[in-house]
Amino acid sequence: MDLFSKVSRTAGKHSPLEEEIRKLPVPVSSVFLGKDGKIRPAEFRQTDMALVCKGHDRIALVFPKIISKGCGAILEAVASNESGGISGKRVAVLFSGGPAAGGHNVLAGLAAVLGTGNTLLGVRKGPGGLVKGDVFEIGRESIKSIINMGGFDFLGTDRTKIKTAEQFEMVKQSVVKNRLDGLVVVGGDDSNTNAAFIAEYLAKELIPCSVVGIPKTIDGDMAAGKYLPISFGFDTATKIYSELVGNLNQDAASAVKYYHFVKLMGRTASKITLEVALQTKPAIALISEEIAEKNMSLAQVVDYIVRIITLRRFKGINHGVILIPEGLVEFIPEMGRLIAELNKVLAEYEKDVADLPSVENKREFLLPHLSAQSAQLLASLPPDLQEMLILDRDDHGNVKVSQIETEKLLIDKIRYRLSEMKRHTDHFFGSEEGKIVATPGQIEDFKKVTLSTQSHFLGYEGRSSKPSRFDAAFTFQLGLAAGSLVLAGKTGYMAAITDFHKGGRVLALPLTGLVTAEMRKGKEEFVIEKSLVDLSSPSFEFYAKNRDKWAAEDCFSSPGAIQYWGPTSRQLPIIVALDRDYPGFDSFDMGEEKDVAGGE
Ligand code: FBP
Repeated sequence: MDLFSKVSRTAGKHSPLEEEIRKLPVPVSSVFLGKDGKIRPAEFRQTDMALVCKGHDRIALVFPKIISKGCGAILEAVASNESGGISGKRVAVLFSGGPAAGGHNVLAGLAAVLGTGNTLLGVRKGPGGLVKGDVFEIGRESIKSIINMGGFDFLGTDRTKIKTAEQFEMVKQSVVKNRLDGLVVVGGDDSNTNAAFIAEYLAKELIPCSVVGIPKTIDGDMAAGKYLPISFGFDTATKIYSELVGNLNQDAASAVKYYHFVKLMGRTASKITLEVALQTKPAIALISEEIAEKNMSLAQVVDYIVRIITLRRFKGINHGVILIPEGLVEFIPEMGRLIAELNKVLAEYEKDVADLPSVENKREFLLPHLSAQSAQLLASLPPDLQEMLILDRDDHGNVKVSQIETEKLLIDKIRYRLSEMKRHTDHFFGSEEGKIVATPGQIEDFKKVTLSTQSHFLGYEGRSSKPSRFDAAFTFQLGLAAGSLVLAGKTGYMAAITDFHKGGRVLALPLTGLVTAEMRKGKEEFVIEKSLVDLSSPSFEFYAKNRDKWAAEDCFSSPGAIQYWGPTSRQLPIIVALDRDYPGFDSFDMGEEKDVAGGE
């Protein structure tokens, strides 16, 4: 092949590397294998494991049909002894929320477990597409081209919240019209909340369609401790961010002039930031959950960073990497209170606020309705941040934190603080409590340096990549589990995999056991609870024990790119290995490898 032909081949949708990755085998847990070694649906049995149900009585009133006995009772997959297969079932699948690596392998797992006797259908453009009835049959050939590939483009996705009676009725019509026996919802906490409500509605309407959720989100917060250590997409996204942050660590130490401020995705939980910090050992990583726990103000967060920058300056280190979780603003208690107050007032005066022409007008209208402290805080924020907090909410009532430039806000405030420190050295340096201890020479050196910064936001880069080997394996199993649940006629469950280091244990978690009451748009709603960084977890404790050393010295790591072959391709997230007490983090095992792309 000449060079021009090679280049034109690589200009197509898939590169030669992608073609090789598509051929990689995926593991299959033993519960999905028949005696002949072929993939087949598993059965589910009751266990004595259960999720802790908070407010069972209130939840039972909202989900009377699908609530399982004891609320949180968990099912476990076992290999089926049935000789004949189930056939003639029609199962639709949709993606919901932000993309996450591995979505296409969920489809591959579903197709494999349904076999040729059942029909797999796709819903275009997420829950919104389901409401519209935009459903099509997925051909087997398509699966061969998307397996191990990234993105959600094959089906598309959206963030529609199914909430009105009309929307539920339209969902029912779609289910009836397409004769669906099953609906698989691939999504995070909000999407699986949708799944729980759809399951309940269809059960109430006596429509025999199983609704099953699949835990997806790069944020890692659709999780349930030992029963579901992580959601899919987290591993790939954090590996990509870790490569990039590692490169920035290396750049900072090479150019010796910049502090790189890196905001990392994760709308609420700081799990991404914690994982990337463990992989790259930056100078600073903020963990929102800790900032909330310590009740730190924005000024205290700024002072914490400034102190580390100053102490590094004393050692001649004027560079480094600072990680900032995307969701930080909502976790700074004073900001959290402001957002909660705004949500309430915006819900009460929705129409009045909508009628006002400019952001300034809206702000002036809102200020008298806020507490004095929140009004003062709102007025002190940069205009674009005020605009975000006043205007933007998604369909589920979430502030669009990915659009808030927290990294730039912090850079501005830190610069201002450092310049104050240069001007008023007596106020900031000294032996009194709260001041920084420094020699006159160190203070002079401190004054000579100017902070040079670069800001970055890593988020979208990590969502649609080809899945890591871990996510490719995890998602294929989740597809097999969800398909098996539907064929077993189970509704209102989420497919879950645990014990990633010993063959992969396949569970079904009742969605109602994950539900909690939360304030959304100023009102209490029942939603699936997000799993946040646990400050008593081994992974956080490990980070907290080591961070002073990483702040004081330049001892970073640069883990490099995702590997698809070789020993380092078997890595799973460090936080999973630490928190679940695995013997290592470099050798996941989810079953016997099968060549699925070849037509298994
Ligand atoms: P999901 O929870 O839907 O998976 O989305 C996660 C996320 O990537 C967040 O980290 C981020 O805040 C948000 O999506 C951005 O959403 P959008 O795609 O609407 O900009």
